[in-house]
Amino acid sequence: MTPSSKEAIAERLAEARLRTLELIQPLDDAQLNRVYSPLLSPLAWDLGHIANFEELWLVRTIGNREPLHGELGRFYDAIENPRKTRGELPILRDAELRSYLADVRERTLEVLDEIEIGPEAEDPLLRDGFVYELLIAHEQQHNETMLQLLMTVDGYEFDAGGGLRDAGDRSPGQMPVQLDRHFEYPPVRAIPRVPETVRIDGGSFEIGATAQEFAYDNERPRHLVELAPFEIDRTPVSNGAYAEFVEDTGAEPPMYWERDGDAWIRTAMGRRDPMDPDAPVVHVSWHEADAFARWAGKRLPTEQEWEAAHPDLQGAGHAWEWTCSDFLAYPGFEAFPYREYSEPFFGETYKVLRGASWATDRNVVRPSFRNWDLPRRRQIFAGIRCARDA
Ligand code: AVJ
Ligand code: FE
Repeated sequence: MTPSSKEAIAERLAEARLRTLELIQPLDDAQLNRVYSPLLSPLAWDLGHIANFEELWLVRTIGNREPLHGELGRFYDAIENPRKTRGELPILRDAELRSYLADVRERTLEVLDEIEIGPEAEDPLLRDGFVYELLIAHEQQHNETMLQLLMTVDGYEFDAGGGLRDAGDRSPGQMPVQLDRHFEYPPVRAIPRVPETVRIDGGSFEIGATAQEFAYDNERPRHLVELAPFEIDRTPVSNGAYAEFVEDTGAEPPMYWERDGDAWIRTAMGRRDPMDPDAPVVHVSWHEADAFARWAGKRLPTEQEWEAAHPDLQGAGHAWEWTCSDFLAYPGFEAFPYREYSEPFFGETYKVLRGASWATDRNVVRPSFRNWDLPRRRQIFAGIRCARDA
């Protein structure tokens, strides 16, 4: 590994941290410690967890150093500590929390200086800098979780010059769809109320991450699937279409919608913004997405259909898209680098989401990426795209 690529890693670690700190910059310690919802961790937990995960992998595992705070790590274990208990844990807070983030980072950079990384590295954790990619992606994914909570913080404002650089003074429902190398279709300004459909001929499709790129274990191994012909909507379901469904069936409106006479307003962050009928719907549960699709005479796509059709899809990247697929291991799955990232969630309990949301850092966006959540969750930035058999 050349010094310049180590520099590139250090720079990207710094960039991810900058965004984390920008997100919490408008908040005081009391707000970081506050439990806003039993469904979401207090921000102080996410922050300590980000630092602890970095300490575990980049300092202790790679650098063989002792932990800074002994057994503290067990309070940051996401599986051992359900979200509703995290406000009561003896986690780091305030100045101690901030120093922990900084002290871990200092040691991470010391270790990075000492080691050998590159395509030939013997340790699979270091090959192609895997463990560093993992840590950058982990912090970015927790930024999205933090944003789920920030939606409920009254008066919260993004720093317009900050990590969400294009956000400006728009409300979250009107965030521009940021497209990257994986989602390079033209941004869709207005989602049609009745979407155009794309027909995909049946056949074999390669699904999963290619060997060369960084990906999580659950995206591998790449494998062939046989798909029957299907149709999929070119664009996601719009707020306007979802409002028709709500009015027609009496279904609950999405989270953060409130009625205002005949109109709908969005109430996230304590604001009151008119709902934009042309933007993709966000904050619906899997059950609601499934009900919408059936009401429209369609169904949710399987995750394999979504991945096979992804070059033809538009408007992805604003809201995650629920699929009808359970989160299952691909044939030949091998846990890497640790069992708990994916394996405990495999089964019929969790549903797969594909794409990305406005809150997802573009670095973690790729067509093979599999997100998952409980079918009742609606605080995540999730929307809908419909499909049907052809
Ligand atoms: C992929 C978003 C479901 O938050 O549980 C963060 C990501 N894994 N830390 C989650 C994750 C470990 C994961 N999701
Ligand atoms: Fe985590």
